[in-house]
Amino acid sequence: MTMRLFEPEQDSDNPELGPDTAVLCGFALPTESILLPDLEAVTAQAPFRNMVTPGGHEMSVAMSNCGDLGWISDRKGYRYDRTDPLTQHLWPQMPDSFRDLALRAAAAAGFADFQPDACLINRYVPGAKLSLHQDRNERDFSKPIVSVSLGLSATFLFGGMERSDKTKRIQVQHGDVLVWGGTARLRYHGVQPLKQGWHRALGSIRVNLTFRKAG
Ligand code: MD3
Ligand code: FE
Repeated sequence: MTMRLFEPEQDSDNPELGPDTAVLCGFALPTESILLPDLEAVTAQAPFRNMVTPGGHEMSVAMSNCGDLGWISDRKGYRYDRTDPLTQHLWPQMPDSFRDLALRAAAAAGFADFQPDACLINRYVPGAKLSLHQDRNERDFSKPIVSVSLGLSATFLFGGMERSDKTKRIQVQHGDVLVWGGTARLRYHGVQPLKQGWHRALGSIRVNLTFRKAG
Protein backbone atom coordinates (compact mmCIF):
# COMPACT_ATOMS: atom_id res chain seq x y z
CA MET A 1 0.00 0.00 0.00
CA THR A 2 1.21 3.52 -0.71
CA MET A 3 -0.60 6.53 0.75
CA ARG A 4 0.35 9.96 -0.53
CA LEU A 5 -0.83 12.48 2.07
CA PHE A 6 1.13 15.52 0.99
CA GLU A 7 2.91 16.78 -2.07
CA PRO A 8 6.46 15.43 -2.05
CA GLU A 9 9.35 17.86 -2.20
CA GLN A 10 10.73 15.85 -5.13
CA ASP A 11 9.07 13.42 -7.49
CA SER A 12 9.81 9.76 -7.04
CA ASP A 13 8.28 6.73 -8.65
CA ASN A 14 8.13 4.03 -6.01
CA PRO A 15 7.31 0.40 -6.75
CA GLU A 16 4.77 -1.62 -4.79
CA LEU A 17 6.67 -3.37 -2.03
CA GLY A 18 4.26 -6.24 -1.38
CA PRO A 19 2.03 -7.37 1.50
CA ASP A 20 2.24 -6.00 5.04
CA THR A 21 4.33 -3.02 3.91
CA ALA A 22 3.04 0.55 3.93
CA VAL A 23 4.66 3.64 2.45
CA LEU A 24 3.12 6.76 4.03
CA CYS A 25 4.54 9.58 1.92
CA GLY A 26 4.89 12.82 3.89
CA PHE A 27 3.20 11.38 6.99
CA ALA A 28 5.69 13.10 9.36
CA LEU A 29 5.58 16.53 7.71
CA PRO A 30 2.73 18.04 9.79
CA THR A 31 4.66 17.44 13.05
CA GLU A 32 8.14 18.25 11.71
CA SER A 33 8.39 21.44 13.79
CA ILE A 34 8.02 19.41 17.00
CA LEU A 35 9.99 16.34 15.89
CA LEU A 36 13.17 18.24 14.99
CA PRO A 37 13.63 20.06 18.33
CA ASP A 38 12.79 16.82 20.17
CA LEU A 39 15.46 15.07 18.08
CA GLU A 40 17.98 17.79 19.05
CA ALA A 41 17.15 17.35 22.74
CA VAL A 42 17.56 13.56 22.61
CA THR A 43 20.89 13.65 20.79
CA ALA A 44 22.20 16.35 23.13
CA GLN A 45 21.76 13.81 25.97
CA ALA A 46 22.79 10.71 24.01
CA PRO A 47 25.21 11.87 21.31
CA PHE A 48 25.56 10.16 17.95
CA ARG A 49 28.45 7.69 17.85
CA ASN A 50 29.81 5.17 15.38
CA MET A 51 29.46 1.75 16.98
CA VAL A 52 31.69 -1.23 16.23
CA THR A 53 30.34 -4.48 14.78
CA PRO A 54 31.10 -7.85 16.42
CA GLY A 55 33.57 -8.33 13.56
CA GLY A 56 35.48 -5.20 14.62
CA HIS A 57 34.39 -2.80 11.85
CA GLU A 58 33.26 0.74 12.68
CA MET A 59 29.80 1.37 11.23
CA SER A 60 29.51 4.26 8.77
CA VAL A 61 26.08 5.14 10.20
CA ALA A 62 26.27 6.99 13.54
CA MET A 63 23.60 6.00 16.08
CA SER A 64 21.75 7.08 19.18
CA ASN A 65 18.58 5.84 20.87
CA CYS A 66 15.67 6.92 23.00
CA GLY A 67 13.08 4.93 24.89
CA ASP A 68 13.31 2.17 27.50
CA LEU A 69 15.67 0.13 25.31
CA GLY A 70 18.41 1.12 22.90
CA TRP A 71 20.01 -0.98 20.15
CA ILE A 72 23.76 -1.31 20.55
CA SER A 73 26.62 -3.10 18.85
CA ASP A 74 30.13 -3.86 20.09
CA ARG A 75 32.67 -6.70 19.92
CA LYS A 76 30.32 -8.80 22.08
CA GLY A 77 27.39 -8.62 19.63
CA TYR A 78 24.17 -6.84 18.68
CA ARG A 79 21.57 -6.39 21.41
CA TYR A 80 19.24 -4.02 23.25
CA ASP A 81 20.22 -2.40 26.54
CA ARG A 82 18.56 0.04 28.94
CA THR A 83 21.82 1.95 29.35
CA ASP A 84 23.82 4.09 26.93
CA PRO A 85 27.34 2.62 27.00
CA LEU A 86 28.82 6.05 26.16
CA THR A 87 27.29 7.98 29.10
CA GLN A 88 26.37 5.05 31.41
CA HIS A 89 22.96 6.72 31.77
CA LEU A 90 19.58 5.33 30.81
CA TRP A 91 18.66 6.27 27.24
CA PRO A 92 16.61 9.51 27.07
CA GLN A 93 12.87 9.07 27.28
CA MET A 94 11.06 8.71 23.99
CA PRO A 95 9.48 12.11 23.25
CA ASP A 96 5.68 12.07 23.03
CA SER A 97 5.95 13.48 19.49
CA PHE A 98 7.98 10.39 18.44
CA ARG A 99 5.75 7.84 20.18
CA ASP A 100 2.57 9.45 18.88
CA LEU A 101 3.85 9.56 15.29
CA ALA A 102 4.84 5.87 15.40
CA LEU A 103 1.49 4.87 16.89
CA ARG A 104 -0.49 6.81 14.28
CA ALA A 105 1.60 5.48 11.39
CA ALA A 106 1.25 1.87 12.54
CA ALA A 107 -2.52 2.35 12.92
CA ALA A 108 -2.76 3.88 9.42
CA ALA A 109 -0.99 0.78 8.11
CA GLY A 110 -3.41 -1.54 9.91
CA PHE A 111 -1.39 -2.35 13.06
CA ALA A 112 -3.45 -1.24 16.04
CA ASP A 113 -2.04 -0.39 19.49
CA PHE A 114 1.67 -0.29 18.52
CA GLN A 115 3.61 0.38 21.72
CA PRO A 116 7.26 0.93 20.79
CA ASP A 117 9.79 0.74 23.63
CA ALA A 118 12.84 1.48 21.44
CA CYS A 119 13.68 4.19 18.94
CA LEU A 120 16.99 3.77 17.12
CA ILE A 121 18.22 7.02 15.58
CA ASN A 122 20.51 6.57 12.58
CA ARG A 123 22.55 9.46 11.16
CA TYR A 124 23.91 9.18 7.62
CA VAL A 125 26.64 11.43 6.23
CA PRO A 126 27.49 11.19 2.52
CA GLY A 127 28.80 7.69 1.76
CA ALA A 128 27.28 6.13 4.91
CA LYS A 129 25.28 2.97 4.24
CA LEU A 130 23.59 0.01 5.87
CA SER A 131 24.37 -3.36 4.27
CA LEU A 132 21.58 -5.85 3.60
CA HIS A 133 20.39 -7.33 6.92
CA GLN A 134 17.38 -8.57 8.88
CA ASP A 135 16.14 -6.98 12.12
CA ARG A 136 16.23 -10.01 14.44
CA ASN A 137 17.23 -8.64 17.87
CA GLU A 138 13.65 -8.03 19.00
CA ARG A 139 11.75 -10.45 21.21
CA ASP A 140 8.50 -10.59 19.23
CA PHE A 141 8.49 -10.53 15.43
CA SER A 142 4.69 -10.21 15.36
CA LYS A 143 5.04 -6.47 16.09
CA PRO A 144 5.67 -4.07 13.21
CA ILE A 145 8.61 -1.73 12.63
CA VAL A 146 8.06 1.95 11.81
CA SER A 147 10.73 4.00 10.01
CA VAL A 148 10.71 7.81 9.71
CA SER A 149 13.01 9.46 7.16
CA LEU A 150 14.29 13.00 7.79
CA GLY A 151 16.66 15.24 5.85
CA LEU A 152 18.38 14.07 2.67
CA SER A 153 16.69 11.45 0.50
CA ALA A 154 18.03 7.90 0.38
CA THR A 155 17.52 4.68 -1.52
CA PHE A 156 16.25 1.73 0.52
CA LEU A 157 17.00 -1.77 -0.67
CA PHE A 158 14.14 -4.11 -0.02
CA GLY A 159 14.75 -7.82 -0.47
CA GLY A 160 13.10 -11.09 0.47
CA MET A 161 13.45 -13.68 3.21
CA GLU A 162 16.87 -14.84 1.97
CA ARG A 163 19.91 -12.62 1.62
CA SER A 164 20.32 -13.76 -1.98
CA ASP A 165 16.76 -12.77 -3.00
CA LYS A 166 16.38 -10.05 -5.62
CA THR A 167 16.01 -6.54 -4.13
CA LYS A 168 13.72 -3.66 -5.05
CA ARG A 169 14.87 -0.08 -4.67
CA ILE A 170 12.66 2.54 -3.10
CA GLN A 171 13.43 6.23 -2.79
CA VAL A 172 12.59 7.69 0.65
CA GLN A 173 12.51 11.39 1.37
CA HIS A 174 12.08 13.83 4.24
CA GLY A 175 8.82 13.10 6.07
CA ASP A 176 8.16 9.66 4.61
CA VAL A 177 7.11 6.95 7.05
CA LEU A 178 7.36 3.24 6.22
CA VAL A 179 5.76 0.41 8.17
CA TRP A 180 6.68 -3.29 8.00
CA GLY A 181 4.83 -6.03 9.82
CA GLY A 182 3.37 -9.49 9.49
CA THR A 183 4.88 -11.44 6.62
CA ALA A 184 7.27 -8.57 5.76
CA ARG A 185 8.83 -8.32 9.23
CA LEU A 186 11.89 -10.46 8.52
CA ARG A 187 12.61 -9.32 4.98
CA TYR A 188 16.18 -8.34 4.21
CA HIS A 189 16.72 -4.60 3.75
CA GLY A 190 19.46 -2.01 3.59
CA VAL A 191 20.28 1.57 2.68
CA GLN A 192 22.50 2.55 -0.25
CA PRO A 193 25.42 4.96 0.32
CA LEU A 194 24.02 8.45 0.94
CA LYS A 195 24.63 10.92 -1.86
CA GLN A 196 25.89 14.42 -1.09
CA GLY A 197 23.27 17.13 -0.93
CA TRP A 198 21.60 19.69 1.23
CA HIS A 199 18.14 19.66 2.81
CA ARG A 200 16.51 22.70 4.41
CA ALA A 201 15.62 20.80 7.61
CA LEU A 202 18.88 19.00 8.46
CA GLY A 203 21.52 20.27 6.03
CA SER A 204 23.94 17.70 4.62
CA ILE A 205 22.74 14.59 6.50
CA ARG A 206 19.94 12.04 6.65
CA VAL A 207 18.39 10.88 9.93
CA ASN A 208 16.18 7.83 10.28
CA LEU A 209 14.07 7.01 13.33
CA THR A 210 13.29 3.29 13.66
CA PHE A 211 10.58 2.40 16.17
CA ARG A 212 10.39 -1.12 17.53
CA LYS A 213 8.84 -3.17 20.31
CA ALA A 214 12.10 -4.75 21.38
CA GLY A 215 11.47 -6.10 24.88
C1 MD3 B 1 12.12 -4.05 5.85
N1 MD3 B 1 17.34 1.34 9.41
O1 MD3 B 1 18.35 0.44 11.70
S1 MD3 B 1 14.41 0.92 8.81
C2 MD3 B 1 17.97 -0.42 10.89
O2 MD3 B 1 17.13 3.95 7.05
C3 MD3 B 1 17.48 0.01 9.57
O3 MD3 B 1 18.35 3.63 8.79
C4 MD3 B 1 16.84 1.93 8.20
O4 MD3 B 1 17.24 -0.80 8.74
C5 MD3 B 1 17.48 3.27 8.00
O5 MD3 B 1 17.96 -1.64 11.16
C6 MD3 B 1 15.39 2.21 8.29
C7 MD3 B 1 14.26 0.00 7.37
C8 MD3 B 1 13.63 -1.31 7.64
C9 MD3 B 1 13.51 -1.77 8.92
C10 MD3 B 1 12.92 -2.97 9.17
C11 MD3 B 1 12.45 -3.75 8.15
C12 MD3 B 1 13.17 -2.06 6.63
C13 MD3 B 1 12.58 -3.28 6.87
C14 MD3 B 1 11.86 -4.99 8.40
C15 MD3 B 1 11.41 -5.73 7.37
C16 MD3 B 1 11.52 -5.27 6.11
FE1 FE C 1 17.11 -2.80 9.72
